[in-house]
Amino acid sequence: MARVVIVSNRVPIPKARGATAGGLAVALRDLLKPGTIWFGWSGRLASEPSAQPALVEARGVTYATIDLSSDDYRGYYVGFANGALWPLLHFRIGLMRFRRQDYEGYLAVNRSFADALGSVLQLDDTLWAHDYHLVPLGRMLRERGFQGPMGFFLHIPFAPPSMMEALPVARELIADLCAYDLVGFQTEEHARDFRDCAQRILGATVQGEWVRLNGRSMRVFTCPIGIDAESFSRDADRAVNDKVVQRLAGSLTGRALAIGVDRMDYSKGLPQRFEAYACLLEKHPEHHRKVHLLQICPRSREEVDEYRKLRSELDRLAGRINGRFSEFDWTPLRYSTRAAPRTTLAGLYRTARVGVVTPLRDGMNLVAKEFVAAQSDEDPGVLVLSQFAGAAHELTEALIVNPFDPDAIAEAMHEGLSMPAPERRERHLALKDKVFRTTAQAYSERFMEALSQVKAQSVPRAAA
Ligand code: ADQ
Repeated sequence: MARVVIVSNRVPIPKARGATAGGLAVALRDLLKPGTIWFGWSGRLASEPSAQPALVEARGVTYATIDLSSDDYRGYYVGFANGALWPLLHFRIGLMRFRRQDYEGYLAVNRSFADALGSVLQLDDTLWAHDYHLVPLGRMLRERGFQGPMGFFLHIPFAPPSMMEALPVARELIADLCAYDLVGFQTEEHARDFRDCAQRILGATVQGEWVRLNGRSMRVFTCPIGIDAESFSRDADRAVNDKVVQRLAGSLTGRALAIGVDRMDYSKGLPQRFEAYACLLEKHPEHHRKVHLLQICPRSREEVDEYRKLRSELDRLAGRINGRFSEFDWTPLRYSTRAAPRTTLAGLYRTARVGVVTPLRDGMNLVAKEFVAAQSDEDPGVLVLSQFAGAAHELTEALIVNPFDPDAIAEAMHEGLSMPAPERRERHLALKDKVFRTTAQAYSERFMEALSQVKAQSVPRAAA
């Protein structure tokens, strides 16, 4: 049987027993069978990028990684992927920093990936590449003679043609995506935006889910990612014994908890959320001394200027809110940049009366699904969810808000804090049903099933 080769920017090599796996490793767990290969960057910087991948084997799966040079890393990861593509695809054109040399670095790293993959790929392997770091990889592999079916999944949103055109290399990028045989998006809106770009910017023909360009067809479909809901819900049950969760519950002394959990990223709407909380306390003084907002946001991508600026802004806002509303025995906003183990996180969600998930734009947002999976059926919390998170397309029984409107978020938080138990239970059961259906397992099965049905096609030189 053909082997599956997964490619992503970082590779989650299993560490010591008990180490927790990240979102992608959970989503792809069922694919991690003997014979599978997972290829990507080691996370290490070296003076010379490695030509041959380092191999580690665990439970029959081969993890193959290469090192990058610091120049390549700056152009590829900091510059083009996170300085240009990430803001553009999250509709923040004003934050997009495009530099030709960064794009060259991005192409160079994708070439290094394609070259190093050459030593592990067999001609009939099935390849599944992940995310915005690796758009040109498929085309480069075809140019090197790889003949197996190639799928690509974009974890973040896509942009409509009028916005995409702001990127000076939009044509190249869209043509490169068209070199895959199958491209998956989190929502139908993102998939449609991509098909529109292929049609308007490249002149491709679109028929339903199929895009035809330069004599070859590829399928563009929707494949929403999910979580391992069963195991997350069990973690929440188990968390009654977790020391951190016990300490937090004890510290609430009967007050309600609202919780936010996000990587510290400008797409997550954190300043607006803090403003919304201030607005709640301003407009609804009945919540004074009755609620805490716990915002957990581990720092990320601090090499990128915007992320450092965001951190200072949040520090300032948190100080202002606590300075203004605190009383001697009540600090309304608790704000931490620590990472938490899965079980602790599940227990914190379970303890909360309201989950506040208000990204300005998000591919899916797994926190929304984790919050639902962690609730108890008898006394569930309420999810406040941004209309611009991919998850809002499925989780329609949440309190859906416009994340740019702090007043609207504040009102939804108030509604969540005041909602009677029967309505909470009714909404929760409907949400839970969805989160337990569109799981991580369902996601990877759906993608692999679609990939098994497409025909691998070569890329004409003109398109490449
Ligand atoms: P992210 O932007 O990273 O993912 P998200 O989907 O919310 O966003 O996943 C974050 C993950 O990190 C969650 O599993 C969460 O539990 C975990 N996490 C956050 N803070 C943590 C903390 N302090 N301690 C421990 N864990 C923490 C990208 C896209 C999303 C898409 C995913 C998956 O931006 O839109 O949903 O990929 O496709």
